[in-house]
Amino acid sequence: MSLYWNARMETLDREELRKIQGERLKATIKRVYENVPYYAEKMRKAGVTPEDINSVEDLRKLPFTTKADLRDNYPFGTFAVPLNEVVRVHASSGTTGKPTVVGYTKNDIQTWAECVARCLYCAGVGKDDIVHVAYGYGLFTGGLGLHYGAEMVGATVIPVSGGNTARQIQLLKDFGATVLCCTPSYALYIADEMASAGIKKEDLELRVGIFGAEPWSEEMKAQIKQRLGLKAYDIYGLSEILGPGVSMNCECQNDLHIVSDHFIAEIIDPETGEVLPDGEKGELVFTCITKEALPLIRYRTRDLSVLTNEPCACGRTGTRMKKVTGRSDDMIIIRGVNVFPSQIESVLLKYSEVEPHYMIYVDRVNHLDVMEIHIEMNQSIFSDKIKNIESIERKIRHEIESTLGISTSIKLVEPKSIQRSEGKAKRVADRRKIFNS
Ligand code: DLL
Repeated sequence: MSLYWNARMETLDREELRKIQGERLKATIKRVYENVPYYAEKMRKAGVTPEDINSVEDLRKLPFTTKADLRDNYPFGTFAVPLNEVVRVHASSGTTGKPTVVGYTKNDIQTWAECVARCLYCAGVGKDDIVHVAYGYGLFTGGLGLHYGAEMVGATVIPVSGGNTARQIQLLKDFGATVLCCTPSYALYIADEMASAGIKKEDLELRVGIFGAEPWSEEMKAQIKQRLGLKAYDIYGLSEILGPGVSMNCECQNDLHIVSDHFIAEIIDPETGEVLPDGEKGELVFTCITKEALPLIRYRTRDLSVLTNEPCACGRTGTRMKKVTGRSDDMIIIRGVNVFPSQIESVLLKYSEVEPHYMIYVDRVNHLDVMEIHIEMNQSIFSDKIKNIESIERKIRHEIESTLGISTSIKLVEPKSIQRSEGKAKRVADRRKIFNS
């Protein structure tokens, strides 16, 4: 098996890569200007025309795109092709009730599969492998994203999706999967369940793990490796740009290789928007230069990372990014699901019995994320019977669970018991301690 899925594009000479990026960028800008009224308007306001964009250096002239822009154009307003050319739609959580909707043409699905195929080759996964995909299938991009890439490299794909851990373990064992794809926290949960069922890592054939969709530390990587007997790789991506497959660890485990002939990465200061040089930590910004349905320009990911263009021993020449260690907004990722406190708040505002003062506690218990939300009740129900209070807790829990798609527990607390803040309200206490620092 070759080291690279697409040797030419993955090992392009730096100058040639930049030239290709420039050409693709120019063509993309022309296309969005002509086909997406939202972008045309935004560029007009910024005083830029497609003629001003001729190379990667010109990228800075263009305005940023944010999640709010996607929300304002919900659901399909940022698409650059008519809907009858879109063959697939996925979605991820938005900051309020509405999800962020993304679309793909037939070519985009091919591009996506190729990006994931390159990532799998980075981990040495090919046609002899049996790939167990335990990322969720559905609107989330994880399941189908890994699925198409694994099929492209010719592997045998087991599309299990998430949940039912006992069955997952049974299938891992019976089908002899060599590759496990899921969130890193779920990998550890699988290891726990294996231990309680008396199944040893030697009973499985796993040799590689493709883990992502949430932040995880090097310590966690070492632990997964030790407990499941596999080599763990970090895969990164986000629905707005592609889904999984934007960047990936290689054999050298030296940061993550960005698929640079498809996406141009920048790092900015999240406060000022100023572009930062290689080596400085800031917010990742991506521009899609080959996508047809949703070629986002300078999309602010809110993910914090560092870029480097130093060569890697594996020979891939694209830009690399450091493991994502946090975000510049208040999004939290719980069991792979993106959660914004504002989504919870919009549910609470519907209930007259509670105040919009709340605190979200996130813990990791036996490698599973658990969330408990404390909400202040108002004076009117404070002296009510426990039974009435419990009934409101239940109603709120149901509504939050159906909004977020994950389980939670709700506790109504005394009026004025949640600490008020003079500045930015602190709504989340994330006690998972994923990173030591
Ligand atoms: O999580 C896509 C994905 C699926 C990536 C499977 C990897 C594996 P979204 O649901 O749109 O897409 O969430 C994207 O998740 O902005 C990051 O904050 C976080 N994230 C994704 N991968 C990583 C990673 C998918 N490897 C958001 N490390 C992103 C840290 C990650 N955070």
